[in-house]
Amino acid sequence: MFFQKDLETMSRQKIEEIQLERLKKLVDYCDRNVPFYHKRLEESGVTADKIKTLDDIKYIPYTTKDDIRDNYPFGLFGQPLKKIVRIHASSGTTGKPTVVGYTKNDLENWSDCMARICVAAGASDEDIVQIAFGYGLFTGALGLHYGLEKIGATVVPTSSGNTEKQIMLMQDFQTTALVATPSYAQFIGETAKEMGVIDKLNLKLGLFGSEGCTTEMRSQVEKTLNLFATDNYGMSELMGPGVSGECHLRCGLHINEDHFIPEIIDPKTLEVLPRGSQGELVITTLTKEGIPMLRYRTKDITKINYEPCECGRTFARMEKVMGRTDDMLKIRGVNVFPSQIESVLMRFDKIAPHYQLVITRENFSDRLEVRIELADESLLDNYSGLESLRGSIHHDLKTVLGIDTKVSLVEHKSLERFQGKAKRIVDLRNSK
Ligand code: DLL
Repeated sequence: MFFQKDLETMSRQKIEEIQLERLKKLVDYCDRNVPFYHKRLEESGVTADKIKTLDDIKYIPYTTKDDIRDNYPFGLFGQPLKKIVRIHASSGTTGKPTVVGYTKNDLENWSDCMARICVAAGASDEDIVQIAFGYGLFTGALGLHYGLEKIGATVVPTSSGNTEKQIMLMQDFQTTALVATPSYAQFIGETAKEMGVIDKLNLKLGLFGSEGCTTEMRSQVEKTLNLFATDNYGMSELMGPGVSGECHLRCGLHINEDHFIPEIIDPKTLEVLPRGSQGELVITTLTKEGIPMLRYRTKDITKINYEPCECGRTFARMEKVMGRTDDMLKIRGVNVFPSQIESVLMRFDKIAPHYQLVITRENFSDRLEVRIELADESLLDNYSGLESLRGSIHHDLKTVLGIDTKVSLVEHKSLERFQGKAKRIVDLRNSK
């Protein structure tokens, strides 16, 4: 088993000692190896010697995605390409991708981090694991792949797509664990039902991640596929998956704190917030050589709990990400997170776990339309039933969001399905 007990159950004092020692080394490393950081650190007067306590991290300037983009493709690398053995990239919606590089040590640490998280979730060398994340520049598939091989699981690298074949193999191999985005897992489940083979699958564990998914939505996916699923968080700039993940108790995602220092900041004032506050997650990578990150602003909103977990692990736990600062919708001046809408929708059992949020502007006013799929066709002939369902959803959304929405119930299977990260927001406000 890959439970690194000595490390994963260290006292907080010990964790912080390791972090401080590594932080000093990191500042020195960045100063010497990355001209961009050398300049930034010089301008802010920070040197490794000046870092006396973990609190002193606050003197280091933040790093953002724009900094990586401005230094495209390899400008922030801490090692020459001769030492870089792997490159990944995340495709943004616009412009050039964000490129990241790994040394041999980085790949070793990445596999360790992933292995720990997979074991914490309940995976073992008994598992046959199908990886249905897309293989390629995306970090998800290869990240999980190496971590799962490390713990001795039997890895089946099916990649995403080709869903019917995916299900055939799942049935023939009696696959026990599925790695996928929750939305693709849901699609796989629906397809297996349509193929009439859902009862022939042997799935027990879902290692999900890479996109937001409320606990309510996850329950739906678990029900469809008849498995138990955990959430995994990460991003290419920080490593990929492996930054944090849920243990089998699912009360927060354990952050691999010997490799990462998390902070929570106010995204507007950029001030560090007191422990326990909700805000934007900022991460400093402590061991990465390929592309080290000093105080990277993730734009993901969460909060951190430093209490030890009942599973015995002492690494701090972050709450499930509630959204990204740039995914927050401002509707007639009111802030709305898509996850708030998802939580409301999933309470209704006559609708399928597929929805789309369409935002338009009419007469200088924003309008949010929530399109939701019906669970089956039977309701279509029952006009009053439909109206009452629509009314209840509209009422609950208004109570939670504080704004009026247009609720549209659409036919089963009429909304798009996704094989990677779901795209549920269609913002048409600036499209004219
Ligand atoms: O999605 C890395 C990853 C792969 C994580 C597989 C977990 C599993 P990127 O493509 O760079 O990397 O996207 C990073 O995805 O800033 C979040 O907004 C979002 N994200 C990732 N994991 C979660 C999660 C990978 N568990 C961006 N919950 C991040 C919510 C997530 N959002």
